Amino acid sequence: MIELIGADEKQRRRARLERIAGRNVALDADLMREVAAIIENVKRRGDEALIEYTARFDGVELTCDRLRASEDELHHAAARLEREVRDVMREAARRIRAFHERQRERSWEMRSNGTRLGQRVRPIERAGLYVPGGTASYPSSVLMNVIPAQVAGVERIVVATPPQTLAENPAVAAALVELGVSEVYKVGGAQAIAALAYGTRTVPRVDKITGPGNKYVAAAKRLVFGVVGIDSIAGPSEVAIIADETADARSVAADLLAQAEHDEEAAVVLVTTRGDLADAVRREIEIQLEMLPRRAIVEASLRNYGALIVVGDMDEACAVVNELAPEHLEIIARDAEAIADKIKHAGAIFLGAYTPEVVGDYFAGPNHVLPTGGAARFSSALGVYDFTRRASMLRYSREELERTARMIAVFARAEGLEAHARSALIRLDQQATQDVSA
Ligand code: HSO
Ligand code: ZN
Repeated sequence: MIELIGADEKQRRRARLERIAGRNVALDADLMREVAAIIENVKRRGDEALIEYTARFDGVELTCDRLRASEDELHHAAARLEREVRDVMREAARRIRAFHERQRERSWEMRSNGTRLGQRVRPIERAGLYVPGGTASYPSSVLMNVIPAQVAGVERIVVATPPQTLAENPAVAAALVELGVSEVYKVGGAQAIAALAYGTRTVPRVDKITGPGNKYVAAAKRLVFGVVGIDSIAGPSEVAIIADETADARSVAADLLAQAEHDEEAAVVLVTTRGDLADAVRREIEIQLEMLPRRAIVEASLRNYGALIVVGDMDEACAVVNELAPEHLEIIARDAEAIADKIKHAGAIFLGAYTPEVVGDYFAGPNHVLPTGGAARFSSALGVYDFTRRASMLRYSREELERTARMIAVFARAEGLEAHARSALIRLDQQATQDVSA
């Protein structure tokens, strides 16, 4: 049920790659209108609107004083998690934090005769994390969003999630407790994004919103961008695997299935120099598929956006992958590093036979929030740098201003901005001002 495309089937390959690239890009004007109305309503009516939407969309009756989850509620939910899972989560958090510590940026300054120029790095003040409800409510994503914000030094981290999440998903509650995040609001969907962007009596306005969500959440994030910062808009997940004859078909199949399990829209692509490996992977997929609880999702993903692509050589493999700009790339081949050097676009690159993508999903330390849908061409993994800003710092001495004011005035006048010219010149002595303007 997964398409196998031979080395000489260029036409089919093109069609398949275009289909993958084209998924989920359609801008839905009706959805945008619907979401804009929700945002407008929350902006105007605040908590009242949140309570109404939560009753309508989630079937839960809240009151103003119950919009925020109590400490008790959070701890009770968290306590329901098995100790083993909590311990593993703690270890994962430790590794993720260690990796992100390395991303800390330093402020810097350059000095030369009479000038001091620099860049000062400061954390954003308030970050809002959206945690989706339902089956895609992942505690690992809580770690991946909260830890870089904490490392950046964000003072206030607030979470919004549909009202059922904490009760339904103790692991999410435990992740929050583990990280010391205690400000959790029980609102979901577009209304939650609106509340975080504009603030209500109960929910604080934040400076940046991150975290995944369904199409309503994604649309709302697009619409509030500018009022607040947002991370990238996460589309369906994807993996590409480059493999040669050294790869084990069972492992390759397992890695493709892991990604397909996420979502019916997930894309999974093998690019290999070996037709026999592609055949073996296809057989393995059939076998392993039988054991998977999320089989229906996996099958849909493989059918819709799966491909086993045979190519002539590794250069061609790299060209295919660069065109895809996949969220995740595994390279299971001789000299994986040399192949990786030829990859221009990929969100994260997993090298060698023993680095399945799932090590990055949970445990290794790098962030699993990665650019999807070809966005790896222009953006990067979520990181500490997404929770900081850089302010430029400038200081001129009197002498340096005297040396340069005339040049500045020339530039300003070339733009027709006389007041700009005067602002530079007025600090010189009166004589000089008259000379230049004469
Ligand atoms: N592969 C997903 C992340 C994830 N996997 C969370 C399991 N849980 C997108 O990078
Ligand atoms: Zn995953």
